[in-house]
Amino acid sequence: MYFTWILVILCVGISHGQRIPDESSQGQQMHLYCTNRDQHSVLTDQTVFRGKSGPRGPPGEVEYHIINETIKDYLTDISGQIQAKLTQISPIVEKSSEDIEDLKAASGHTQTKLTEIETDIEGLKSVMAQMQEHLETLIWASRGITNIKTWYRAGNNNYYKLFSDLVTYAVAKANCKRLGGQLASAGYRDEDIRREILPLVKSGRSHAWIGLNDIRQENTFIWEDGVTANVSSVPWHDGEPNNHGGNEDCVDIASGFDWELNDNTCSVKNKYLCELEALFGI
Ligand SMILES: [Ca+2]
Ligand SMILES: [Ca+2]
Repeated sequence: MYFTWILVILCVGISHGQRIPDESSQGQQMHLYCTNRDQHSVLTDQTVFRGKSGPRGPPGEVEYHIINETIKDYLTDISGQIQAKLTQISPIVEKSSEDIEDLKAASGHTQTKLTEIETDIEGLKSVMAQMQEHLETLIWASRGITNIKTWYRAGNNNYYKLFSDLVTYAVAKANCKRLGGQLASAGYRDEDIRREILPLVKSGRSHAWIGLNDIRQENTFIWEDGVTANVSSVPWHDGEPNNHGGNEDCVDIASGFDWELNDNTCSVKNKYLCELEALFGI
């Protein structure tokens, strides 16, 4: 029955213009023409019976075993072609599989190397951080600062420290400068940083000099970093600056004035707040 269907399929193809070549079997010359689909031959287990005559060829009976041999030859030929193709493809597939395995191995090796490099980089970063810290310690020490950790580091990366020895404005200014810094200026005119560092001053429970004065020109206040103050934005205590007695040119944070600013006599002795810029800007 299986071959019956193959023959039907074969004949359907032939009905569109193909003709099965002459076949010889058991010394008998046979010619087979397939009819179109409406007038096809019918196969039994042993014999092909024709239907009505087709338009393109004489009808005839075909012994099943002859057709069977033809189909076998046809299938054998196709099988041989497929086998030949598979033989050609097989090494390619095998080579591709090997290439994939090689790529997997290479990928794993690369990943291992990347991990090693990342570890090395982290190690170098750690060494660099230690070297930088050591270098900074040396630089601070060269300025007379033995432990920078006793200074408060604010959000602007600058360091601040309240010194409790009571000195004039000029001495306070010189002391801060000797440490490589200045009386607090940039940080104190910044509202956010001022909020951060004001507790340092309050802990001293006393007045403290900051880096602001109108020594050079009355009522023109200059910060120690050279910036001219916007007087209206300076957090003065009410009624200040008043240049009391005509001789107040230096500014301090006044504990008795709600920790707001007051112009004071420069020769008054106060605590003072120093400011250091971060090394390397970081
Ligand atoms: Ca003044
Ligand atoms: Ca005053």
